[in-house]
Amino acid sequence: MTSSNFPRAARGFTLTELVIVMVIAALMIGSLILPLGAQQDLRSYRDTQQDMTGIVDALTGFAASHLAVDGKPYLPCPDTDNDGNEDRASGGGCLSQEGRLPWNTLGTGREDAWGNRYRYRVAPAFASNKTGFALTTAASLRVCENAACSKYVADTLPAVVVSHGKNGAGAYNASGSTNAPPAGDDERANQDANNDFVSHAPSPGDAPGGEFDDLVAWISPNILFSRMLGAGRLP
Ligand SMILES: [Ca+2]
Ligand SMILES: [Ca+2]
Repeated sequence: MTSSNFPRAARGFTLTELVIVMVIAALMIGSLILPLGAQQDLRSYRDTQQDMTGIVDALTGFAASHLAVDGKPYLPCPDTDNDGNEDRASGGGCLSQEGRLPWNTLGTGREDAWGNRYRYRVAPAFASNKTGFALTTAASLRVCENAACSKYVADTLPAVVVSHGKNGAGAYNASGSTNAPPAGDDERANQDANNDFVSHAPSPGDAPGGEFDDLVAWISPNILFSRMLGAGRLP
């Protein structure tokens, strides 16, 4: 019996068929690897976002359970020396208006999914443990759509929390120092120690405001006031 008598399937692959199979396999492996990286990023963002929702709740809970000397509620101060505890001056105010989130004081997560500490800024009028805040207390922190702050997402905020995202640019790192600052204007707005922050969807380096992957959370003054009323902490 000659080879031509065998059915075609039994002859094995020709070189052309083998090449086609290898190309298909390479394409399949490639399409599996890319989504895995994207999936990990998505998971990290989701975990950090969840963590930050919990942090905002914990800040509100702190205010509901801590009374200043005048009997009114107050928010914790930032952690300035990387031990996780708030740092307060003897006069009752904060050593610094902006620093790391006092994760140990709050009993929340210490760092984001990329291993950097959360940044926290609080309005001084909301953070004194001598004079607490009232329903009339005003704050001036803002979260904007861009660094110029021509449009804002939220204003008159008592406190803002930032994760510097996957690139971690400008973040307080685990060793206690600060990462190199970001290149883009929008991310720079989240680490320049003033009252204005930026929050929008992630953008690449060639976007108008530069590369952006930060996550920003804040306390709405109205939600804070309503929780304090509900807890009987404010009249
Ligand atoms: Ca970032
Ligand atoms: Ca800023």
